[in-house]
Amino acid sequence: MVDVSAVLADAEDRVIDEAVAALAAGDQPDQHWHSPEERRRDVRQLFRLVLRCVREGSAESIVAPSGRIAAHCFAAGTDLAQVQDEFNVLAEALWRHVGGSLAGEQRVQALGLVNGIVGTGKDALARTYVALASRTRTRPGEQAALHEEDSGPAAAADSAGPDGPAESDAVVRTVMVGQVGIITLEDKDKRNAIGARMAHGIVTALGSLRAQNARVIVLRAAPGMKVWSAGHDIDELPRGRRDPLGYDDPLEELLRAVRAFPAPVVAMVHGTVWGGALDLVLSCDLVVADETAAFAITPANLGMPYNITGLLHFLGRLPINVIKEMFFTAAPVDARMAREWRIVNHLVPWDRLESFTLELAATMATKSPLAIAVTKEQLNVLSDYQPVAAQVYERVQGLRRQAYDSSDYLEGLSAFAEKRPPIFRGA
Ligand code: KGJ
Repeated sequence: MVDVSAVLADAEDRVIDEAVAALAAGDQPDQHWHSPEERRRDVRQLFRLVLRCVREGSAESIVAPSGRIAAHCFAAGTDLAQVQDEFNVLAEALWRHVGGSLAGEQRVQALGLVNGIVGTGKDALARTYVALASRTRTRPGEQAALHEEDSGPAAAADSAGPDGPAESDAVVRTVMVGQVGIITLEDKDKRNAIGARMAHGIVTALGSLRAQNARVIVLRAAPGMKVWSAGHDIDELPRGRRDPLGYDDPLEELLRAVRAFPAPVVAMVHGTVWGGALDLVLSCDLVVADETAAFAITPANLGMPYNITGLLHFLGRLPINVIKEMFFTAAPVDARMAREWRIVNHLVPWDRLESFTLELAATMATKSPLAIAVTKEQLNVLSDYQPVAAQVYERVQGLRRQAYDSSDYLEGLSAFAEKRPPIFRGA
């Protein structure tokens, strides 16, 4: 086996020259960045870290320094995307040199090693940056790269005066990481069920992040939660003889807000997704999930008729046989199957979920926001264009009424409240 570290050590100056030139070429005029000398020094330090890991045959040694780089950049107010760029550009220069110097199996192994080391470094970078962002309430550095706040009724009440609920009552938290707004759902007790409080919290968070010029939104559950969201808050569903998913339902308002948000909204899914939460995930523009993710659409467990707009969302995203299997069985679809069925764009290992999603978001954040907003709106308008004659609408709505006026619907709600399986009679 050729000594990869010798190949890299030999190419040190060329790799660094290439990486520094590529970074300079990609600079935006309004980017505040350090001097060319400082940049060269940083890239060289990073190169030597990679080289050390190659020599050791392990990525371990890049973890702590990457965390320190993240902390330094956070304190200086530098965007995460800018720092990640250094890793990406260096990796590309390394690949070119390794690829040009080695062949066959040796090249494959060497590229795998370099990939693994740089990937581990980027993960550590993103983790530290995001962890710092979610711990602090102040903006880092002078450029205000990050900002965290509670959103929703609890936050509004906080600012209204001392009688409002305590900060810990908030079920939604927001943070800006560079130009990416992250919305974290954290109603652990109720498994992020979506009632008025949660829905309005997310809508408020979207408004606040929009005001901060977020170019991409990431919607996620709090770290450690095994349920991404348990769907509509069943306690807030009407007890019969009223449309349970009418136009003014808070979940419906939330879905419209996500679809209308003039920038990409990415669902980052760790854990299970139930009922209306699947509608929320499918209303996002992209879905990134890890292997713990599972997706179920469960109105058949409650005897509930799904609404027409919701069915159209599903029809716009998935083949009808998939929709039927999911609605008729109400069974969770595991992550692998979800990728096969195109419910998710990317399925990534759990320890890469955050960094992968942030990197994807950071890429979109560098593109033209106007072109993206316009394209999103065009796709919404065109995919929503389903002319339905009044007669057809009334027929479908009449069918729904049969279900929500039935004893089965009341039985579904009672069974959930009493924590027992429902006994449906079909009437
Ligand atoms: N609505 C209201 N409360 C909920 C919900 C919900 N969707 N999900 C969970 N909770 C409450 C439970 O009643 C418990 O309350 C608590 O959250 C923890 O749940 O007993 P309490 O503490 O007062 P649990 O069941 O003890 O937690 P896990 O064992 O971790 O199970 C998590 C599950 C998500 C698997 C489980 O809670 C569950 O099956 N929840 C219902 C999921 C579901 O079917 N959602 C779809 C709702 N329907 C729709 O969204 C729509 C629009 N639809 O058409 O059907």
